Amino acid sequence: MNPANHALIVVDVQNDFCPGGRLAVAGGDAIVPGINALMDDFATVVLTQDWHPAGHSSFASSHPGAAPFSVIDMPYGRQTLWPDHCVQGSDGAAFRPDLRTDPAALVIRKGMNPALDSYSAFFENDRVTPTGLDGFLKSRGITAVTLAGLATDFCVAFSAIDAARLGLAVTVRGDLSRAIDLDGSLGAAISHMRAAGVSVV
Ligand code: VGL
Ligand code: ZN
Repeated sequence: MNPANHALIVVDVQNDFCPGGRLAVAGGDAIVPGINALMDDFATVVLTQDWHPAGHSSFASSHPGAAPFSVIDMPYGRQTLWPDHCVQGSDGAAFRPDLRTDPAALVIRKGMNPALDSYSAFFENDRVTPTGLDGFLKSRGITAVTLAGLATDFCVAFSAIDAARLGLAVTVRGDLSRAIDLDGSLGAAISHMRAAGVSVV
């Protein structure tokens, strides 16, 4: 059991990020048993859920002529365009049915602003609009977090780097995360995480 000031954040273990889903991450389903077991080691477990309105601005389908996985400039910076995924209330947005959800004290939903994507569990992609997770953790005296889930190179990495920036001690369980790996994005994400002081194990 980890000390009470150390929380587990399980990132986006949802149907659309697993094989058969609309933005499937290879092996995304294989990490579920390990994450379920890991929950028993933490007094505080937080789940995140990518939760987009239909027609979200991060969907390629919202930009005529744009291909999925292309990159465009948005007012808040560069944005990769994705296949439609994790639409609020859809089966794809649901947690994997085998993921344990009972131990979770909090479910953070993100990416709800139609005009703004949100990879991180802490801030939307403008890097300043908070989700409230920082306040939740700090008000409970949490000073360390372990992250696992999907995808290593997007939502897990952005969450880990923000957590480090907010002064938390951060560990990423690479063995319990899986990557999209677009054009070397996994290697870049691991370098960025390590440079931010995140322990990637
Ligand atoms: C994610 C792309 C788009 C993720 C979410 O969970 O890593 N990636 N939305
Ligand atoms: Zn998304």
